[in-house]
Amino acid sequence: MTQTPVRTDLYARVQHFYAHQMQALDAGRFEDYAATFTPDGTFQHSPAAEPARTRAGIVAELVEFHKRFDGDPVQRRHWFNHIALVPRADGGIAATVYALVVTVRPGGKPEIAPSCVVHDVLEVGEDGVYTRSRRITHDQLG
Ligand code: SDN
Repeated sequence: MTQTPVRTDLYARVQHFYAHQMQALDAGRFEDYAATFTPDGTFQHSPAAEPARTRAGIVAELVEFHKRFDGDPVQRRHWFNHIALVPRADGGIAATVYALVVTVRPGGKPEIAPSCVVHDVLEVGEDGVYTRSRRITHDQLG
């Protein structure tokens, strides 16, 4: 098993980054979410779809995807856990993360759907952490 040590301050920075990034998404702040990607960042949230490219492309993709929730008082929350970091030869950091999307409507019970794995490449520098690429696989698709 690959277990390259990573510094605790790096690990904490990545956790902090993910908390802000995913709270932006769940609050519907798509511009803020897209701004957590590098300017040329890529984002593929469903296996069949082509990746969205650039921050503007990511915003457009999220606006389009969320049209299915128009008029639906749903709250979705993306919970990240088991953040596994592996430094890459190109200076990036590969992050493999479990993600559960919890869905709830007023008065209803929370449901978990879908259960995903996030495959990120992060860029970590003086000015912050950014997602260079994100690909999400869905457990129900095998
Ligand atoms: O940004 C993510 C996402 C995400 O954006 C997702 C979207 O719909 C828009 C980070 C980590 C995980 C995810 C997971 C999803 C799920 C996806 C499709 C769906 O909800 O059916």
